[in-house]
Amino acid sequence: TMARLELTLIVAATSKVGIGLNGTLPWTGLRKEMAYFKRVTLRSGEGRNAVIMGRKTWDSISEKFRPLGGRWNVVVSRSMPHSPPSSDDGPEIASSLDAAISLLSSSHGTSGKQVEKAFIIGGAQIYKAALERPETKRVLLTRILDEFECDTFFPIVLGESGVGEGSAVGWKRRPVEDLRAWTGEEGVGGTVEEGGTRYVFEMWERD
Ligand code: FOL
Repeated sequence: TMARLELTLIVAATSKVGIGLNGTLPWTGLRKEMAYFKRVTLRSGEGRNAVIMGRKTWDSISEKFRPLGGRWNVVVSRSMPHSPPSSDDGPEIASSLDAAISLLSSSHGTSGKQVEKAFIIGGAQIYKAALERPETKRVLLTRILDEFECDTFFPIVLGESGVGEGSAVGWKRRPVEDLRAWTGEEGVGGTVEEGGTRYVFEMWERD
């Protein structure tokens, strides 16, 4: 039987689940945090990882960094022009999250493109749609311990208690050893401080 494609959300959020402001990240200069995002989404074995994002998130990424290198970039947009099938750079465009997942699923398992891990990298609309899908098993949350002004929010609250409540019921924070094993990040654990901002890397899962 063929393995089903699993989806992992990766997000950095404040304790009030803020993730964005004015079309960009609420903070600047969390370089080690961004380096973690890059390493984790890049790290793979045989295959190549995929990053799925909404059109606004695509727009928010600096032109010099997009498409994100070494990863299969899939942008969900109803209006972006599709790149010609022959072109190697530029993202793949899917008209819905459903279509994006179908695209990846058809290249998962034994066939062609060998997608290894699939990451949903935002923003709020795409996270919300992804959380409603059974394929979404895991959230890699960077819990930002300081407050920033935000106008965009993660759709569920994964709180300090480690157990999801309300719309987050069924989600549980996993021990840091599980985070290390899944991401390959040997060094993670505890609070990181960067330029006066503190944060913690967490992994949440549901069955
Ligand atoms: N998850 C986490 N943990 N932190 C984030 O900042 C984050 N950001 C997004 C989604 N999930 C996240 C969406 N926003 C880049 C920029 C914005 C962005 C995601 C990625 C970006 O340019 N990444 C480059 C590295 C850039 C650099 O070195 O400064 C990359 O190659 O991944």
